[in-house]
Amino acid sequence: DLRGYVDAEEAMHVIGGMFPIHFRTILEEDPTSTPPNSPKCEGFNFRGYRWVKAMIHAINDINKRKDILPDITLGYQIYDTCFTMSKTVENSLAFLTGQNETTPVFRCSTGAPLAAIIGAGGSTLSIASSRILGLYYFPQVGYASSSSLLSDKYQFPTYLRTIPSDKVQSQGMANLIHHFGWRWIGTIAADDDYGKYGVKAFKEAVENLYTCIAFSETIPKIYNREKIKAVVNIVKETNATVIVVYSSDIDFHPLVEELMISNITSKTWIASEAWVTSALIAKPEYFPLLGGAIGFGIRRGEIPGFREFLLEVDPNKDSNDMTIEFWQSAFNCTWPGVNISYNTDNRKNVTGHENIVDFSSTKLCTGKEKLEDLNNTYLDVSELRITYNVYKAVYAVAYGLDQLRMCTNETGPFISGPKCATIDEFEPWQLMYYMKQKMNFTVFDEKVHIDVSGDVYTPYDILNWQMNETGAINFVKVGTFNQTTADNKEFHIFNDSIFWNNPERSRPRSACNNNCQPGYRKGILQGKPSCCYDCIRCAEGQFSNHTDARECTACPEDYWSNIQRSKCDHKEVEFLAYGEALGMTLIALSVFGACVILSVTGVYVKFRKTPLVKANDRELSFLIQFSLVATLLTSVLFVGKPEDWSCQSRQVSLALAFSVCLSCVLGKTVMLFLTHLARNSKVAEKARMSVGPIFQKVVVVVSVLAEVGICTAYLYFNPPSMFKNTQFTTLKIIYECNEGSIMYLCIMFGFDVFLAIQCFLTAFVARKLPNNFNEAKFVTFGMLVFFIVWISFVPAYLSTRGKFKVAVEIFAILASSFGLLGCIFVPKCYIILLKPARNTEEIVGGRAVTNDK
Ligand code: TCR
Repeated sequence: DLRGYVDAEEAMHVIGGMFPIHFRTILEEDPTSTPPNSPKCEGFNFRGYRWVKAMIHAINDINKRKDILPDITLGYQIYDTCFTMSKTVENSLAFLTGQNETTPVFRCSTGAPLAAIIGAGGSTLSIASSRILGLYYFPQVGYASSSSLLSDKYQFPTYLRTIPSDKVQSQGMANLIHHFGWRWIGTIAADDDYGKYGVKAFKEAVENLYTCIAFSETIPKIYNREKIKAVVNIVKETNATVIVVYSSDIDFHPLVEELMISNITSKTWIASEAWVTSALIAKPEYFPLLGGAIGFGIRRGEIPGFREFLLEVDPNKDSNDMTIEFWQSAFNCTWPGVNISYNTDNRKNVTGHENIVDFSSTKLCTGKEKLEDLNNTYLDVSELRITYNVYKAVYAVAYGLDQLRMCTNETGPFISGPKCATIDEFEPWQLMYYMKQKMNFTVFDEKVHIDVSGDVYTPYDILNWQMNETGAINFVKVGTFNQTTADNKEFHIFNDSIFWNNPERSRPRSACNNNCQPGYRKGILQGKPSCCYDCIRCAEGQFSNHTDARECTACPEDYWSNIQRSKCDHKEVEFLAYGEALGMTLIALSVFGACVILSVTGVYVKFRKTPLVKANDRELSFLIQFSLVATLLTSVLFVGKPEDWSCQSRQVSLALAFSVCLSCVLGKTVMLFLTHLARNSKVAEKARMSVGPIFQKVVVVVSVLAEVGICTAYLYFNPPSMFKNTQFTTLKIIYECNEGSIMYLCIMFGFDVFLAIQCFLTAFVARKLPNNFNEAKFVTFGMLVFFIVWISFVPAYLSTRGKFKVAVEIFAILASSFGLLGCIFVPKCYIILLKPARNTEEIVGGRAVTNDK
């Protein structure tokens, strides 16, 4: 009950063919209640029929040619696979057994030897038949089976094809996805070796391009509305806008129907070769759904004279079942007197209809219908892609036979038995030997090369569905993909001509979520693919300046991230500057103090002969004034941006200035102290008078030298340095001095304090002495002021930060200097200038007391 299509009467060799002339078999409800019989088919496939025609056309062309296989007539025997596995297997067995016998005879049913088989359409079918044919090493040339599985020569030793493997197409798709920057892709595959292996290869190619698969669905092979609806729901809900469909048009069609019902738009479909130019799918009514689809079409070819050949069908002359059914389906009429059904649909519950439907009409065919007027895919020779492959496949067999024919006895390859096979008498494996070697031939100027694994590499056209003014769908070539060897590929897109199926008419974005803005970084979402992520704000002090940053980068030193965390700004710098009000005021005060002291010095110089100035060592007084000026001026070092040198000099010079000042004061109070001790003793008084002045100087020199020693050690062993403090606030850099060794600092100032205490004690003891114009009393007083200032300085200093710390210290310097100035010199100036009458030699205990030698 197979539908054979035989024209092999006078043929010497027959080429078998398997084509999907129908879309499906009619499923039997309960096959075990009847003897097994071959299922019937339905749904006439004009495209498949055109392929059949291409095969016949190729055979006719070869028969006419004188250069290949002269004197040999090829015939053909063609079976319908009905696009199903069971039919294909059955057909293969029929080829091998000559229909009735169980052992292979490699004869066709007419008795002519069978040379090779063309087919069998889809990959699943080719795989099924090749597993049987391969057992007998029977040559088979595929024209549409592109699954990468078929390249495996261990499993399919005799399978050759004229369509490139889907590995190439999948790689091309991955390039396309990458080219447009899509990151989130849905895939839909037909439930067969084409769909599954195609999608697998696509996933592998896309994996290392930072792209993830949003969903992976399959379309059932046997019509099942529930399963298709489930796929539709997934498409409806997904946020992926780009969907790859690896399926033949026949399998994809029911899904398209269902998608149309759900009104899905704005998706970009990536079409595999099998449906991109299919008339079944590329219908204008599907354009809202599928418009703008981008797909891969294999090389298009022109077959001269093919249209004329297609038009030659005449059911009156050639009244086999297939021609009749073709005629009936094409013109929707019933051929009188035959009982061949057409236009029926036995699938239950197909979109819209509940039961078996019969679209056939009661109109009778006349046989005079005009084929030229027919407007269907059968006559459309504008997109000959698979059809052209069929033509090439027949040529491959013919060239194989031709090679075999030209064998000469000396060079024959075969080992056991005769070295050559003859064209009249050969085994299939012997033909296979020639077909495996050097399959290089030319078809209409195209060089065809089939490699050892039976594969060809032909370029792909990248096609875009656009609608023209007349409302028909055009396949506009927008690019090419050409892989000539396993790893030499060329991908090219002419970007401007693509139609995008969305309201904006712009290239869609396909990503799992929105990009992360600058200032954010990607964060992994547990259990989600890596293309779906959170955006996490960069931490303070870190930034990211591009979208979708993987990490935030830490700002460089002295920089801090802005509020958006998109860049780093230079941190604000803090120090007590000369320019600002506080700094200026403090400097002004210290300069003012220095001036006051200088004027005191002026007064002292002018009145240097007066007793008051002469009393208790004039030089020390000058030295005190000088050191006070120095003390006041050290505050200049505290203002301004700290540098290493200013840090090193400021504390040291302050301590030195103080030590000079205090040691001089001590020199004076020591004398007063001695005076106090010597009040009642002549000897002591004598001693005081003689060694006192020297002793005074010694005290000063020793103290200052000691302080100098301490300072030198400090600077030598652990000097202060400039320090950028970023601990208190992250937004500012506080320039300050790192004091180096605190111990040395304490020793240094401790020595000053020690001197001050000495001064205080000696002065305190001698405070009641009336001589020297109450000097001891005033010094006591001055020291008290000094202590109060510096004692209150410590907590104030420790509790302030930044530039105010420096201000506090300057303030303390100013206060203590002014204190000393006020207590030691102001009363004296008062007397010198305003009470000159009191500026006389004082009388102590009846003796004139002067310190002058
Ligand atoms: N390879 C598919 C079948 C197929 C097809 C086609 C079917 C291809 N191209 C065009 C109909 C029309 C590519 C397979 O199954 O390998």
